[in-house]
Amino acid sequence: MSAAPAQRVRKLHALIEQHNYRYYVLDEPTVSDFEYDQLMRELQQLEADHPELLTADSPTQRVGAAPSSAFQAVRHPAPMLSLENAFSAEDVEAFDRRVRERLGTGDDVRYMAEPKLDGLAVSVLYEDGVLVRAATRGDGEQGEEITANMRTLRSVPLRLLGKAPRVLEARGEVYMPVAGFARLNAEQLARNQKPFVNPRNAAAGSLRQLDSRITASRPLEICFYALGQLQGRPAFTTHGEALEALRDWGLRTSPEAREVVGLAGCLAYYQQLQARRESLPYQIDGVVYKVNDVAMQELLGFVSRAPRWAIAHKFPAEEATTILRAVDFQVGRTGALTPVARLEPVLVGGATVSNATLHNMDEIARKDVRIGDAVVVRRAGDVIPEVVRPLIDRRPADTAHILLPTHCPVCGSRVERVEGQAVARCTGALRCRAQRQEALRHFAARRALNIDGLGEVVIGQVVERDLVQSPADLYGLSWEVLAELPRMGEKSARNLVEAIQGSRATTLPRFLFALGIPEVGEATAAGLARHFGALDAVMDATPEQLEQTPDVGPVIAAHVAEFFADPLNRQIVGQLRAQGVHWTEGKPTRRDLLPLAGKVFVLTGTLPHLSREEAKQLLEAQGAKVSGSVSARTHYVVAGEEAGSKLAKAQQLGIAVLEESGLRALLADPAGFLAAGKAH
Ligand code: I6G
Repeated sequence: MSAAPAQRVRKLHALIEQHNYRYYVLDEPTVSDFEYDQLMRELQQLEADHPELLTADSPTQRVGAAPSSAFQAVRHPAPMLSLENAFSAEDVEAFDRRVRERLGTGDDVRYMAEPKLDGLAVSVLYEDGVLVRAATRGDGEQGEEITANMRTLRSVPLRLLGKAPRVLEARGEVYMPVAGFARLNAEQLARNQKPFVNPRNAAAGSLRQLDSRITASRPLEICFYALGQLQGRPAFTTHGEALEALRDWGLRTSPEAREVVGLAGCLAYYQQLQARRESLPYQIDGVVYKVNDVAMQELLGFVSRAPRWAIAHKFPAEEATTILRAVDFQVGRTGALTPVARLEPVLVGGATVSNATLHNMDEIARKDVRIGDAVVVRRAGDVIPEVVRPLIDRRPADTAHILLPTHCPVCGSRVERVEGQAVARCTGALRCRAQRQEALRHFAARRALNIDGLGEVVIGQVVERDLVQSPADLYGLSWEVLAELPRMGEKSARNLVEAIQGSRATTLPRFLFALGIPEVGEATAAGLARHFGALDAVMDATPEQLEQTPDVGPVIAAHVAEFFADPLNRQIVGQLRAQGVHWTEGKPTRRDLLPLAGKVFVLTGTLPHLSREEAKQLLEAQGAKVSGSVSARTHYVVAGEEAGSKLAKAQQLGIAVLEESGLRALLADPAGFLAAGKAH
């Protein structure tokens, strides 16, 4: 082959990506659509004539690939955090005050302000400038691999421009512009398909397609707003600089991002953007403020899973009026019956709403809502829409009162309303299919027994076929039975059985949480496990004894006692044990007597065999505190691969650094380890 076609192909790659950049990132196209199409066609022809010149980073390869069978799970090297929300100027004022207090300054802080796009957070990884992986945020620790789909977005460069760092992980929001959403929905209707509720759902649905050709046909865009990993170049000193660099590498950032000074600057920016909200070509649900100076960000650190140096200032909820046609009752995991309003469909803040929650019977009585009323419906961001109030002066003569059913609409068991509690519950427990389904979902969830591959769809199928009556039955499922389910091949069925069997080794807090006792979240489950040390002790405790657990009051104590008083629940626990579900039990312990009490650890980077959550749980089980940021109060930093600034800071402060092997040695014999003063 002569050099000319190869040269021309390279030239066309560069030209087309340059035009993509000018069009999608800079919004300054320099060629017409016709000229662009000509270049694309020429490249396609050359690739057809010389297949050896077709490479994965060719702009022609954005069209999408044939369906894949499932999304792979991806662990984020550094967690994708969430943001704290502010709902008023007072909340922002309090945030700014906390920032200044922690920084010890009375001066105005400089913030970067950006719109908060209503889309889906994703992470895109470039190595030596080439796009190698893209993933959804998922739960922040683990997402789904969506590389093939993300490659179809023209605003995602397949290769970075200019001098790319060794590793760059950029984080941003994928969204569907309002005009594209309207077009897509018109097409959906023309094809007799269900329209999407709002641009956010449309974006999510488009990105989670197993067939990336469908994604390619959807008008998706991206706006990057943060760096994840960065290797091979010095860290940035301000967030603004990082945004500029992203843009120079060809990654689209918000043209609305501005540096603002102090609280007044934040609030002025918010008001200006709110005034323009309806005329923006995309939906936003608020504004994000970030302390611009990276050194200050590091000083501020994190609380739980959110940075202390950033906040999302949400726009107020939007409201509309419509007619309440009927009320159905939905049964949740704990049997709670939630009244759901069936509404005349209405547009609220850009989304069509036809269902809204009425919360519970007390709320219905307090608001005096009746079937047939004209009602005000409110929708705020991702929150489920709610019925705010009826318009009494428009009340027709023939409205009907909303009555709590006496029997569960799903299983027919008696519905019970405990005196003094707003919630009414179906008494069917796991005999009720709705509760069973939700209980299984909860049991298999990542933070419970973490059964990979056992999602909503499969659970729905096994419950519908009566293959599973309780979580214990999961352990008796064979791959042959699972392989009979729709869209489940032998390989997936075998993997699922392996995941189910693998989930048998767990911890007592996870197991207690997985049981789905009403009002018992992760923290309460951990508290009960710590206080009682063994499952039998929790199961046999009286409400008074349960109340001795820190942070457990009479309501939770009553729920726990009632849960274990039900013979069916005790039977399920017995069956789970018989199926080999196990954990280590300990003596009830005072936390301050645990070997690592008072010791502060920071985890950074990826450990070879332990997830960050597992390492955290193991350390906390020995009494340690696991913090999100390194400070003079940190005793140990546990560093895995690709540890970044936290490791550097630990070294700077002379803090002991452990690798996974060191962590294991410490966990095996904490007292001995500490006495020997071991590190490295
Ligand atoms: O969810 C988000 C939207 C926008 C963000 C965010 C953002 O910046 C403009 N920034 C951070 C740091 C996080 N979430 C965690």
